[in-house]
Amino acid sequence: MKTLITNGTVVTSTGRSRADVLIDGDTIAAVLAPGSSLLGFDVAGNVDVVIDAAGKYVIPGGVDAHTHMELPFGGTAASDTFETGTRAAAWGGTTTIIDFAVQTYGQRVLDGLASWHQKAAGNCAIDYAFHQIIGDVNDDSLAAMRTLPDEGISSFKLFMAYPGVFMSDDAQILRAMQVSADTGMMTMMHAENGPVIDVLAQQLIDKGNTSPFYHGVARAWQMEEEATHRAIMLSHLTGAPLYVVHVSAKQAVQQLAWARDNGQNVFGETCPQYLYLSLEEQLGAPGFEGAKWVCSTPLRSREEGHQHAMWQSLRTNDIQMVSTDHCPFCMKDQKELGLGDFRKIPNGIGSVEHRMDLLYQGVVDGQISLERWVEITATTPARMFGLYGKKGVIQPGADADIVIYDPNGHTSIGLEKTHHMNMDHSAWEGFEIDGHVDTVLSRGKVIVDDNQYLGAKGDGRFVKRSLSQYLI
Ligand code: DUC
Ligand code: ZN
Ligand code: ZN
Ligand code: ZN
Repeated sequence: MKTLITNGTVVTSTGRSRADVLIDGDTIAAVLAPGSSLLGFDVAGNVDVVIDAAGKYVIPGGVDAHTHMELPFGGTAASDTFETGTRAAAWGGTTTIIDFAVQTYGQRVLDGLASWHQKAAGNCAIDYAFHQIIGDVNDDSLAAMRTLPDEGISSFKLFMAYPGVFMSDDAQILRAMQVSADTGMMTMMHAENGPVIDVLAQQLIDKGNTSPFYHGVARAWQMEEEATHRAIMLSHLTGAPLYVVHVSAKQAVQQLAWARDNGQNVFGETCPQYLYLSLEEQLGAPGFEGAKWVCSTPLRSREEGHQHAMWQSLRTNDIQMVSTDHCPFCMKDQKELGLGDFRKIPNGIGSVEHRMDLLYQGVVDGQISLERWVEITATTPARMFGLYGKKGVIQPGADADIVIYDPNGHTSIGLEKTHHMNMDHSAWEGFEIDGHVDTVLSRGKVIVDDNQYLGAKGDGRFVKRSLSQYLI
């Protein structure tokens, strides 16, 4: 089947122009000057479907490189399944996710990976790939990690937080990073000093400070800065490429900028919550409501300038991209586990549906350019994690994962409005976006159009990734 998207403005990470996009089957066949013919051949007259994108942006589908569907965590499990979470992603213009397969303590790495394949296979609305969480660095895990690139898994995540659950100590991090340096796999790091945070949290609880706000007080920015620096030095020592996930503290950004200025292969991601939400709002939330914003790293103080620094870092490229860290939990029976003890609130916010819109609002607000929007939500995530060429770009040969975005449309976010995630609340209730995802194509198939879902469970396929294209 051939489809022509005509009259739109194609926006890529490097520019914008009026152009038509010809799709043949799964892939993009040509990007043409408007109304042009292909070697004298009447294109518009010889396609099966014509989509009129007049007045709209035609962009590569979003790539969300950090999600947690069905993640067992904090005595419960993330509330979106691969089916509900990827469908919500599609609604919001994201056409690829990279989720985290988990090796738990005592489990074999490849068993963890196999269980993730089982959860996702046949259930996804959009294409998906995996990183591997290493929750137990030992001789067996280190050997298994070397086989991951052949499985299409070119990155793994370690934790400097959650002692006794996921945390790797410095010796374990060193050994894993040596594998990263040898193989070219990206080391992804949760950079927070867990042992210190756990003591601070206990002291707060002992004083009766049990409400959700204190989650952020215990997870002080100093412990993000310190861990980020430690990860950078271990990466320097070993030569491992390093990608720090969910950066929220301005001081952590300064560490990344310093390392990059020193020529290190060090990268960082931030998330919509660190651009828009703050600890002050969490403090002001009535009762237990602040629990909806409990995530790790935590929301930071607006007064201290963290949100401002995050937007700035996206302009200066000290932070390279934005992922959601989509880790949804309902209030009822999930977040409420932490009534009376903030440590028991499962950490996570659901945003997979809203990332493209929330970042587009950054364009409207003058925080980033239109091209930078595409770069940080699609192109760089694809390059960072070995998907570029197929994903993150509109060019011949790429998968026809395309979003038609209406800058004159409007999106009201909230439970009774735009909400397809499997959650009983929205962390983004009341957010208004001056733009709208009109049409979404996944490998040439229209899966969202005109506020209707046209896709099906199982449309999405597992995608093997190559090594990061920032390293070669
Ligand atoms: N880190 C994540 O990346 N996601 C959920 C919780 C966490 O600590
Ligand atoms: Zn983390
Ligand atoms: Zn995460
Ligand atoms: Zn519209």
